[in-house]
This record gives sequence, C-alpha cells and structure tokens, in this order.
Amino acid sequence: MSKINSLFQKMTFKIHGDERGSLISLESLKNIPFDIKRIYYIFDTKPDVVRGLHAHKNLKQVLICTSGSCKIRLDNGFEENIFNLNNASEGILIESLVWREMYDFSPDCVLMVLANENYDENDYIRDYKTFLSLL
Ligand code: T46
Repeated sequence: MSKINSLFQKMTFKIHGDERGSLISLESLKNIPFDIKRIYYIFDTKPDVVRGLHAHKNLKQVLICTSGSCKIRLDNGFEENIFNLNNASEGILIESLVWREMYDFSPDCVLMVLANENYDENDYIRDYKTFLSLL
C-alpha cells in the first residue's frame, strides 16, 4: 500500500515585537526546515480566481500570508483539508506529492512562498489523474 503523505505541517514563527511594531525572521535550517533556494509572492489576485491546481514531484515549500488572507485546499489522494492562511506569523509546510488549490484571496492578500528548489516546470504535475497514478 502506498505511503500516505502528510497534507501539511502548521508552523508558527516567533514575533520580535516592540513599541515600534513586529518583525519575523525566516532562516534556512533554523525555523525553515530546508535550504531556501527561491522566494516568490502572489499578490493582486483577482476575485474568484483559483490558483495552483497542481502537485509537485519533489518540491517542498512553506506558504505564509504576510498580508490579508486566502484559503488553500490540500489533497494527498487519500484525504483533503482546507487551511485558512490569515496570519503573518503562521505558515504551512507542504511536502511534495500534495495537490494544492488556492482561492478566496482577499484584495490585500500577499501570499509569500519559500521553496527548496529553483523554478522547474518539469517538477509540476498539472493533471489530477496523473497525480493519483504517481502515489
Ligand atoms: C505552488 C503555488 C503555491 C516563474 O517564472 N517562476 C516561479 O518561481 C514561479 C512559482 C512561477 N513562475 C511563472 C510560471 C507561470 O508563467 O509564473 C507564472 C505563474 O505561475 P503558476 O501558474 O505556476 O502559479 P500558481 O499560483 O498556480 O502556483 C504557484 C507555484 O507555481 C506553485 O509551485 O505550489 O504557487
């Protein structure tokens, strides 16, 4: 029987706060459990848009909503879960072979993603049936 990948791991980051406000630091192999090779962010998402709709063969990523909110639906072929990302001090770690769909973006949403590899279109699985066949 195939191994069931965990859907995600919730992460909470320490806030360095003082009377001026708040600061969060993210460091490879300290509070991020991999070497960060790439950072990208998704913003100005139009109403009713669904992004993602794919899985990755090998990529690991941490997703953090630094502003606003969005929802992410995760599916490992055996179970699914919907997570509401709405707090800059929280993130989710998503391992490979997890189907993801991001939606319900607030107009001010900035979704920041830290990845353990450079961008590689060959790592994407964009067909759901193919995804299921690889589990
Ligand atoms: C993921 C979710 C959470 C690049 O050129 N470099 C990059 O590093 C990325 C991530 C994308 N792109 C290009 C490829 C497309 O032409 O940017 C365009 C939009 O990418 P995509 O349609 O893949 O975006 P999303 O929001 O559907 O998915 C992204 C990531 O691609 C994906 O790895 O897990 O965010």
